[in-house]
Amino acid sequence: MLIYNNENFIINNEFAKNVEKGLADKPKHISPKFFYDKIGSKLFEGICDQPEYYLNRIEAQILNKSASQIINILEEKAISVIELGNGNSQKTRILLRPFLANWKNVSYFPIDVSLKMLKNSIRDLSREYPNLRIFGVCSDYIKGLIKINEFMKFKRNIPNKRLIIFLGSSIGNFDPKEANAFLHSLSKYIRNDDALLIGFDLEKDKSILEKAYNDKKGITSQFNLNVLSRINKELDGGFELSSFEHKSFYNLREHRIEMHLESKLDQKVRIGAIGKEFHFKEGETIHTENSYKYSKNRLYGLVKNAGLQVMANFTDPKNQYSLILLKKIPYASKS
Ligand code: AVI
Repeated sequence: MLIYNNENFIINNEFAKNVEKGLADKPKHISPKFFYDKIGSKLFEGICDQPEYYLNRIEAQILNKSASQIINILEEKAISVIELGNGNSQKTRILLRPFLANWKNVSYFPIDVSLKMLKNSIRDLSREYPNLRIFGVCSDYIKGLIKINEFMKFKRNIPNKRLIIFLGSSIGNFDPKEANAFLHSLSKYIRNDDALLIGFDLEKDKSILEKAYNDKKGITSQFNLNVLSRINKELDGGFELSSFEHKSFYNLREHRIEMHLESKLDQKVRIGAIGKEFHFKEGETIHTENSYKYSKNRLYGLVKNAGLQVMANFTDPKNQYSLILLKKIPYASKS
C-alpha cells in the first residue's frame, strides 16, 4: 500500500527511482541504504549479535581498551563528540562513560538521517547521563557537520576540542572512490585541532569473512531479502521472496564482500508504483551491497590522500579490525 503523506512520498520517490534504475541496469543493483527501514534496522541489530559477525564485537573490545589512551592523546579537559550515524549509540557509550568520568564538560552531537533513531537515542542517553549535553542533528553527515560548525560559532560553553567518530566499519560500504570523496569532504569541514576516529574492517581469511555475512541463523539472509519486502510494501511490488536467494561471497580482486539476491528461476516481477515489469533470468542477481575490507597500506594511503594523518592505530591482537585516530595535515587544508 502506498501512503502519500509528505514524508513517505519523498522517501518512496527516491526509493522508486533507485529501484527503477537499478533493476533496468546490467548487472541489476539496489542501493544498500534501502536496507534500513524499521524491520531492516532491527535485523541489522540481530546481525551484530551473531557469533560469526565479529565486526561490532571486536570494535567494542578495541574501544574499551583504547578509551583511556584516546583521553590521554586528546589532552583536554572538555570535549565535544560528534558522531556520524549514531544508530542506537550503543558503542558510543563505551567512549562517553570514561569521557564523563574524566571531564566535566562533555557535549555530544549525534548526526543521523533518521529522526526517530535520533529522538530515541537522545531520550535514552539523557536518562543515563544527566550531565551530558546532547544536540541531535537530523541530516546527512557532511551537511550535519557544517550545521554543527555554524552552531558552535554562536553557542557558548560548548567545548572547542572535538572528536568526530564514524564507527561500525560503515566506511566499508562506500566504494573506494566514494570513501575518498567522503574523507576529502570531512577533511575540508573539520578544524586543524579536531580528531577523527574511524572504524575499518581489515582483510583476513576469506572463510572468516564469508561466515560473517552468511550467519547460521540466516539473519543476514533475512536482512538482504527484506529489501524485496520493502519494494512489495512501499512500491506495490510483486516479489515472491521464496524465489530469491541470499548470496554473499568475498571478491578477492576488489577486496570486498558482495551481497546479492539471486533469482532461483526465470521470472517476471511487476512493480506497481513504477508501472513496469522486470525480467529475471534463472541465476541472475540483484547486487545489494559491497563491504570493503582494508589492508593497512591501503587504509593509510586512503587517509593520507584525503589530507589526514594517523595519530594512533588501535587494533585487536589478531589484527582483524582497526580503529584509527586521525587529524588533519595542517598544510593540506590550504590546497
Ligand atoms: C553497516 N555495515 C557496516 C554492515 C557491513 O558489514 O557492511 C552492513 C551489513 N551487511 C550485512 N551484514 C552487515
